[in-house]
Amino acid sequence: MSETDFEKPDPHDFLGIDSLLSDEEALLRDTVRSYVENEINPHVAEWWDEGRIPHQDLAAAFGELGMLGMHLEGYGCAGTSATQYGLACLELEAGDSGIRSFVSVQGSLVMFPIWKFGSEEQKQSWLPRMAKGEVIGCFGLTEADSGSDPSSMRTSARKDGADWLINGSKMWITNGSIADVAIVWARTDQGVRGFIVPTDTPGFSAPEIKMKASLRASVTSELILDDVRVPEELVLPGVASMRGPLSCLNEARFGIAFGAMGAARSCYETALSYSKEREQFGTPIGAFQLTQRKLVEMMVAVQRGTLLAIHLGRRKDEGDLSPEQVSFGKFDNVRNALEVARTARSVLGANGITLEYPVFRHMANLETVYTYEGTHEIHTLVMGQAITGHQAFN
Ligand code: TGC
Ligand code: FAD
Repeated sequence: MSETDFEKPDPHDFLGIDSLLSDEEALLRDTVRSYVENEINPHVAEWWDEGRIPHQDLAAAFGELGMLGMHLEGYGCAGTSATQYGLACLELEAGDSGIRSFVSVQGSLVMFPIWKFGSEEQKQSWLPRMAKGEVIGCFGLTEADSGSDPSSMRTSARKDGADWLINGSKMWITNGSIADVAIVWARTDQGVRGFIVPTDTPGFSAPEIKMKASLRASVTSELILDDVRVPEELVLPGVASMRGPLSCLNEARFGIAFGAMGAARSCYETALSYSKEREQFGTPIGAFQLTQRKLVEMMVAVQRGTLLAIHLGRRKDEGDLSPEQVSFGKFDNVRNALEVARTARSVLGANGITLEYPVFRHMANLETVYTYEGTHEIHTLVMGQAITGHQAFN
């Protein structure tokens, strides 16, 4: 084959990454992509502007599509591969990080701990309804004074007869005010335990956090637990240490490594299309060398990050993905996505600061993604410890 026989690379898939996906993976990716294009993209800027999401409609639709707890086996869950779950996160986050959050909290942070650490009765009782979107969950780990260091949590639970009494508060909890059930992590005399707390339990309240400038198409709340009484049947029996909540984070961080590349892809594609139409000095801005450099940097970052995510997906599917490798994915893909979003914003000039285009919304959202699920600095230190053997958190 001579050089002239090669086809020109596709600007939307420069390295031909699609060829790495099986037919099944591509089909799932296409299904989620078309759902996002038809049902999310036309409305999400308005939801973001108004600081709300139609959570019941979304839960039902995602349930129907089999996307809630999709990588879990049994109990009404779809049982897809990890790579398929990641690809779904990527497509959802191409719509909005808040929409990906909605799905990843439900699947990775609420259903996963019940699936992994719950009793058979708990699994039978909660997972099928959560998979259908009939029950929405939230995950309460962070507290006002315990963010990066959740093991310093103050929320506590103590035995009172046959029940447990939980007291304390959680902060920055996605879906808190709209949840039917909260997984609350609390210190006990047996170690850190996970409690399945129905949100209509007396003493439980979840005021919404307002005035957010990021992740606005997502509900974020405080959880207040004032003598909340739960029976022993609602304690997760399978874990009594920080390993419980931290294991859930591995699942959600994995989804973010993919998801961030969805937001980045949306920014790159918006900037590419804009640069072909917008003219200044009588020339499309995409014809200027400085703009081409920006477009190429963005394209390379998106392709590289997508390859990384798929590599992590393959390792996870083989059962060989360590938490430190998940940190690599979250660390590198989120920082690169944020850089892509900022660059795309500059390509759009003044239009880049409006919600008419998705770029500023993604850029603002990615500031949250940089911080939640372990800040960029925490993932730096996780990998730092892995390569030096020295723990540098304190
Ligand atoms: P350490 O003393 O090292 O370990 C305590 C126990 O946990 C185990 N462990 C893990 N297990 C599974 N996966 C991991 N990644 C694990 N890391 C540690 C460890 O083996 C030990 O088990 P055991 O059985 O011996 O007791 O832990 P540490 O308390 O010193 O923590 C280390 C550190 C700083 C890495 C950890 O605290 C951390 O990751 N901090 C960041 C906190 C964070 O990411 N919070 C996220 C909150 S949830 C959220 O943001 C949701 S956003 C949702 C959305 O909208 O998408
Ligand atoms: P801090 O821990 O106070 O960190 C502040 C700064 O100090 C950061 O730059 C951090 O990297 C740095 N820092 C801290 N420790 C070190 C160190 N040892 N070395 C170097 N630098 C350090 N939590 C949940 O439990 N459930 C949820 O559903 C959830 N959803 C969220 C949704 C949103 C929109 C947001 C913004 C947050 C959410 N979180 C949730 C909380 C999130 O996980 C925390 O914000 C995050 O873990 C960081 O904690 P912090 O905000 O208290 O920051």
